[in-house]
This record gives sequence, C-alpha cells and structure tokens, in this order.
Amino acid sequence: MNTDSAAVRLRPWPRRSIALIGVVSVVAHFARTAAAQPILVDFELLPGMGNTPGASIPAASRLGDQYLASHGVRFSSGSAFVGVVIHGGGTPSGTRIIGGSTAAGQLTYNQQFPITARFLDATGTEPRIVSTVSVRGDLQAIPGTKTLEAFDLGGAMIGSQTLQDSNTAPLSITTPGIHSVRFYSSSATIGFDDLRFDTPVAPTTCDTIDFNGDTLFPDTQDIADFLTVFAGGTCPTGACGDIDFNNDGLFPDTDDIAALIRVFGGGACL
Ligand SMILES: [Ca+2]
Ligand SMILES: [Ca+2]
Ligand SMILES: [Ca+2]
Repeated sequence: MNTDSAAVRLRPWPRRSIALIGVVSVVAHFARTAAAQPILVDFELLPGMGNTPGASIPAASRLGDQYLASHGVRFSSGSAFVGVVIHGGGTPSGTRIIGGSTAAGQLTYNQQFPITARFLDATGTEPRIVSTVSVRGDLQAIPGTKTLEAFDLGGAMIGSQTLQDSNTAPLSITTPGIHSVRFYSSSATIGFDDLRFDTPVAPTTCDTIDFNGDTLFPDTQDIADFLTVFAGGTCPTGACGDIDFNNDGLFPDTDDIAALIRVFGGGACL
C-alpha cells in the first residue's frame, strides 16, 4: 500500500471526529439498551382448559396471535396455536401455563410438538428480533430436562439451554438476532409460563457481502478489501460499497467488521 495515499485518505477522519463518532456510538448503544425493557407474557389472558393431555384444545383456550398486537409475539406448536391450561399448584404465575398442540389440535407436552414463539410486527407480517428470552417450566419437578432454543431470521439455531426439570431457574438465552424460540421437555410433562423478552425490533439489513462489487462472492477478497477501505485505503476494484455494512448509521465502527464476517459465514446481520 502507498503510505502517502493512505495518509491522504485518512485525513477525512481526524482524531477529533473519530472520538466524536465513538461517543455517539456509545450513546446510541446505551439508548438501545435503555429502550430494551423486559416484556412479560404470563398466559393469564385466555380461559384455560383442564390439564388433560390428549384432549382437544377448546377454541377459547387456543393461543396463537392474541399477544401479537400487544406484545409482538405469535405462538404455535403442532397446530397454529398452543393450549392454555389451568395448572393448579406449581404454577409460576397466576393459574395458567401453556402446553403444545398436536396437528389434530390436542393438548400435548411431548417434545415432538415443541412450543414456538416467533417475534413479529403487530400485523404478523414483518419479522422482528429480540436479544434476550427466558421462559419458566412449571414448578412440579419430574425427572427429565427442559430445553429452550433460539433461532435467527434464517432459522439457524443461535442459542440453546437445557436444565433439569427440578431446577426452578428460568431457561434463558441472551444473544443478538433472536427471531424465534422453541421450548419442550424430555419427560413430556412440563408446561411453560412467564415468557420474557426485550422489545422486538425490526432487523437491521446488511449490505451485500460482495463488498468489492466484482460479482464474486462469497470471496475472502471481499473481507480483505473491506478492511483495506476501512483502514482508509483505496478500493482495489473501484466498485466497493460503503463501510457502514450493517447500515446502522455508525461508521467507522468495528461492529461493521464483525457483521461482515458473521454474514459471510452464513449468520444473521445483527
Ligand atoms: Ca401463568
Ligand atoms: Ca466480491
Ligand atoms: Ca455500521
């Protein structure tokens, strides 16, 4: 690299501007964190059915989109709904928990029909993502495990936690870009309650990974060229994209390097 030209290209980013961008970046980060208040779904909204696996879930106890407009979450299992169940003792909150549904709409706790909670906009058409999710199993300990899994927009698993049923702590996953979670038990006995998550937000859209615009991708040359331009160098092809790869308005920002490498590897934008 020509050192003189690198110095010239670095000039648009004097130390004071980079420091200012750093401050703006930190402020923006804390603004996002402050906005992420925990949301709680306690499943007390609908009338519950009796706790009788195998019974058909009555229409009034079928939970699908009833929390969509208010909380941004849709529930499903083997059918497009889960069952709200009056559980009695050992219920984390109130009197109700949820169980899965078979394809025929029967109540089930079998892991063959895990419960899925998907984050969407109020109309249920646009994806949303969260960065932390927790859910509790019912408090009646039976030998076996309970599992929470998190998935990104592409359906790839990005987090998983399994606890013994006797562990009363919530199952919890914190990682960027959670679009859906599913939960189930190995013993086919656990109902779930108290789903918590931070405010669902619209996913950030990243630029193409063909950073250098030569139509070759995935290609590690794109990463090399990104780092060159990021450092103030010249775009080797003359057709590079901008360095705000994650399009959050912050640059130069090492988050853009991390996002490029993540997306390059098949991961989510954010
Ligand atoms: Ca409850
Ligand atoms: Ca390329
Ligand atoms: Ca950025």
